[in-house]
Amino acid sequence: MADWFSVRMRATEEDILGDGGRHISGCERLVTEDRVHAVLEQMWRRAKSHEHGNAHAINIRIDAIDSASIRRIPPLAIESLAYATVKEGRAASCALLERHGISKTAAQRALAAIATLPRSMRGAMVVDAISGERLDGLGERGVRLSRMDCENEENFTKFLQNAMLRLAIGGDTPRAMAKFREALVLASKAAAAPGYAGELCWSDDPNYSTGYVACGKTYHRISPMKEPGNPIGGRVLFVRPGAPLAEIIDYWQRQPVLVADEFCGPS
Ligand code: WAQ
Ligand code: MG
Repeated sequence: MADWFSVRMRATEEDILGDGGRHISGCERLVTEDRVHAVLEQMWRRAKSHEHGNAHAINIRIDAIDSASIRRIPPLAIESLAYATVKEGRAASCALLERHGISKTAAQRALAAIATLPRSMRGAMVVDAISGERLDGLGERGVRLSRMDCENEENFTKFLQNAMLRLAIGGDTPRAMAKFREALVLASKAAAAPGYAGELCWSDDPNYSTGYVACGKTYHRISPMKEPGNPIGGRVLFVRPGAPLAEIIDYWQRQPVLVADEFCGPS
């Protein structure tokens, strides 16, 4: 069996305020040994050339993963919705969430929570799907999902390209493709947790206004979710009332997960 490695990168700006420095970008992969070197190079390039600013510190951490501990999951189904305005995109997100067991209050509070962040968080807010209360208590750090990837890079790329063709969405630039790929992997891992209800996300990259809502086993790509030039984005993970929070957060942060090739291979 191949040896798998979790590779994580976190880039931060200079720590001027004594709070660890502003988060610029991060990336988490789970790859076989032969791909570690290429992934390190991609991460280095990404950390060095991010629109958020100059990285002052770049942390890269590699952990060997016991392949017997890896859980294989299916990807979410992919759909795409485009609107003329941010207002419509956000309203459609609320409507989708409401159709899948998230209350109007919770959906609206989540939208507002992301939109009013003073600066980007590193991770996601965990929110009760009915009350809309934030549950994780982790402040600006939030919950950072890691140790996830696709099982077979080549087949997964084809799978994504097919979806893009079918939905006539542009993954034309390598950057857009990378964002879509990472978001789908993250959302699919998130959705496989017990007590998960859905997710709301848009990027903090100023020039990336597409976001998504995950619910009902589907990744609904939605644009636009914010105005171009806006540097605020974030993620909310909804959980059902009474869900085993500690267990879910531990799964999100630590359980190695691969989107299994059997669901993405050539059809
Ligand atoms: N775990 C939890 N939260 C995360 C993680 C993670 N591994 N990575 C990012 N976040 C949170 C964090 O608060 C970031 O500020 C926020 O999400 C946005 O991160 O075309 O690019 O990496 O289909 O800017 C969605 C649409 C793109 C993709 C999302 O997010 C598409 C994106 P970004
Ligand atoms: Mg970003």
